[in-house]
Amino acid sequence: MAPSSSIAFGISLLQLMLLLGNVALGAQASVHYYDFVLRETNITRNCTSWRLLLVNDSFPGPTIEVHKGDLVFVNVHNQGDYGVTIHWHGVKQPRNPWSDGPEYITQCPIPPGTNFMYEVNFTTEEGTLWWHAHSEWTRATVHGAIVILPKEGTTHPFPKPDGEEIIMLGSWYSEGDDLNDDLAESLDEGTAMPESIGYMINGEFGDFVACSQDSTYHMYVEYGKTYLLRIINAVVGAELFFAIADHNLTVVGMDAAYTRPLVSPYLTTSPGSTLDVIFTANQTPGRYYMATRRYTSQDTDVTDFNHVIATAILEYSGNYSLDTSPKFPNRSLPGYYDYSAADTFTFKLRGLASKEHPSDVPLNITRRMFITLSMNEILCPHHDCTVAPTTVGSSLNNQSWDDPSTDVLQAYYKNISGVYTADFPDFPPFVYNWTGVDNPDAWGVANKVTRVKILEYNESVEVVFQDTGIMQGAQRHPMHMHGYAFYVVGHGLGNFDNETDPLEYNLLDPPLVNTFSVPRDGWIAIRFVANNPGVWFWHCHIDKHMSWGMDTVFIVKDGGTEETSMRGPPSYMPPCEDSYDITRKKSRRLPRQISRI
Ligand SMILES: [Cu+2]
Repeated sequence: MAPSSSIAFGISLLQLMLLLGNVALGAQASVHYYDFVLRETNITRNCTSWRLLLVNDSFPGPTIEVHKGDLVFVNVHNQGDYGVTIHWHGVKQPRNPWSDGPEYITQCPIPPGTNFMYEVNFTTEEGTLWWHAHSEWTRATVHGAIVILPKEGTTHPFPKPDGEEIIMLGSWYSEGDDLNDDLAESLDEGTAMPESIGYMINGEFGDFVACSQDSTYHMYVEYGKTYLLRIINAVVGAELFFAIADHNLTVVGMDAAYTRPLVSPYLTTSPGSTLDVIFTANQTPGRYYMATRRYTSQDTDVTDFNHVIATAILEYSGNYSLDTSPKFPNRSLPGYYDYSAADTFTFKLRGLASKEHPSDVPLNITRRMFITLSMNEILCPHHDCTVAPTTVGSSLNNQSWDDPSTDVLQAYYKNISGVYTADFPDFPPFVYNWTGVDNPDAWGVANKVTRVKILEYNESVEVVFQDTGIMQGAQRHPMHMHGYAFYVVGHGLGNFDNETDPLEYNLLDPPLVNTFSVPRDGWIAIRFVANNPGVWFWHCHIDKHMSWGMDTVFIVKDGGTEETSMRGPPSYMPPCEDSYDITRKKSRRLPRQISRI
């Protein structure tokens, strides 16, 4: 991957000093800057040449590496054909939503031919995060890892590994660079959403896909040594299982917070999540597949998804025959529909809650919300029933998010009316048996709205997310919150019971995450303190559901002092005029099959 210094852009010392004037740095923090050049690049996969928008010509994109507490400036140069934004997934960006990135929430897209400087402020995060485009589905090809090392002089709360690797799990679309056009067409006409045709490990399909064997990703290990894997699920629309043949995995971190060590033969990972995992190369020297396959929580008659298994090879050093094919994790990699394997792994996760990394769960809750997750039928989606009378949608509390054309942050800061309303409800508009199987479809009708929730500064918030089976749509939803990490204090299957379920909450060592899956036909309870003022997006990280409207925004008000108030905007933000037009290209459809060997 190209280091930032090799790119022919930079910012002057004077510019950097001006930028630094805005922020207070800790004593040990360093400042780094990167240039991300986005441009259409030709790349060959699966016997075909594709033209795709990439960052610095690399797929996955460049890695950002920092120590905890560092500050990073990323100058994003959009030399592509359509507008983009970048999000620093899991970075809390205290008081500074201006650099958070989701389009029409905190900024409008960066127009082609222009650039925008993001300020990425690392504070409490330690471990692995990632960055990705947050405009339409551009993140399919525009994403990369963020490695956050402990501060100088401190160490991980586990023995130092002998080596480490980033394992970026991605997805591939036959639409190539027309993906966003197909998406727009699907949203306009209510037709099927684009589906990926294969998964990838570090940008490669692996041995089971044609023309891919020569470039299958290899990780080289020595017998007896221990390795850290930084596993990032950058897939656009699917949860995944992951395993390495004959090797147990120990989860030690998730979403840049440490976990109690969890030993498992396989992992379940949701889009948006990161897992830091240790394993020891303690098997007979040879070659072993690391493999990832789709996990789907939809009904088993929904079979129209890609079944391609992506592989990489764990290769021991030593003298052994390379004639036999690597061992495959037949016994440990769960099957496509293994609900039980998915939930079992997910709900074993615990925070570390040690003296050095204590848990800080809010105990006195001042704001409770109960939010249903549903698939919906949207009436008159374009505010005009003559275009398409109904389309498929999804919602939170039956409110299906509609992106405004001016971003919410700008409207909030400048008091522009008519962009959003502040009436996102704390509870669903009506009560039914959420997980019942015979609810009438009419209860799944929703409207497109731009309703946000306003929180007072420092409120202690508990949100229960409840999956519903309305319109036969029951499935897991990885819910992601910008600007915060949250504790997952409870979970369960069926309908949440507000009398008995809170008695079972884990208030001692719950996992601290930025993304977490709500189980199919079940619920999770999460807690956080609203101490980061700003405008923060909340959404399902399966982009199909996000685009259909399973989103809302929390606006956290200022706390009354400078240190508890949102910062002002930088001197330049991309303009919102005509921004809808710059994100569209002309549509062209391609076949949706992958060649397997
Ligand atoms: Cu979802």
